[in-house]
Amino acid sequence: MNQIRNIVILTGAGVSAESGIDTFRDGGGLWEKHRVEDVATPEAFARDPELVLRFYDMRREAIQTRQPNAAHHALARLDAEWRGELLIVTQNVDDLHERAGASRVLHMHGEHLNAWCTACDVRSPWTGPLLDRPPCPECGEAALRPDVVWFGEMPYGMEEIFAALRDADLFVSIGTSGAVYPAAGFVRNARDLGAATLELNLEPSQGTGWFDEARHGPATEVVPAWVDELLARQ
Ligand code: BJW
Repeated sequence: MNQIRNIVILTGAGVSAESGIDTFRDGGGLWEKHRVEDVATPEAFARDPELVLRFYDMRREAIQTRQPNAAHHALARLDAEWRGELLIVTQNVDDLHERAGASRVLHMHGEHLNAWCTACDVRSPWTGPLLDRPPCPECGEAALRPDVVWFGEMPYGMEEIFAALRDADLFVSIGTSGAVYPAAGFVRNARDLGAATLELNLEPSQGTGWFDEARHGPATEVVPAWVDELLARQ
């Protein structure tokens, strides 16, 4: 690889798998016999809000009992020690990158620990359930929904992500299947913009052919090894 200064890292569910957080598409990828594509949509929420809220209440409760793993810690160390630009774009709605100590994190699919009021459009920190339709802390309306990005909705931070991709020398994709756009297209965007590209995943992703290099194995092994290598060359 040439001289690397600016790095964009995309993470997905695989980075949190070894912390005990289920991925979406491994081992069937089903929840209550629904495909994620059938549950994580505004239409599903309109059709059966209790089902969707129960799904997110259960996951919001679970993530608060999980701990960051060696991959989150390695990325936090890279964030702290890398002298160039770095952006961790995560598709994950857990807060394990932050709890490991990373600060340059962008949650493009939202965050479990936020609730979004559809009445006043304010997002508030939220750790409890939403099923019982609590009032919005800002306006008092019972109009809170999970602050996550469902299919058909615009992911967060796209301008910032594309600005970082434009400046990137290296794009690294970690623990994501490459099944969901626009994130799955970032590798091609990065290549077109001149960055080197690297995949770190348990197995070849759907987009593995687009990467210059791929290393396959559990995130808790391949990510710390890659971070050590990169920091040693800085
Ligand atoms: C390990 C491991 C270990 C396991 N170590 N690895 C046709 C073509 C192109 C696009 C579309 C299309 N039809 C519709 C679309 C658009 C649609 C889309 O992509 N649909 C696909 C089904 C095709 N996308 C959207 O609607 C998005 N919005 C949008 O496009 O807006 C318009 C727009 C236009 C122009 C520019 C920008 C935007 C919104 C997508 C929202 C996705 N939301 C979800 C739910 C979030 C809330 C929640 O958590 O419930 O996000 S769906 C779900 O999938 C979640 C994830 O973030 C996302 C990606 O999943 P991820 O992380 O890749 O997990 P898995 O399970 O798929 O993979 C895990 C990987 O880890 C596997 O590879 C394992 O091998 C690996 N692994 N253990 C390392 N220990």
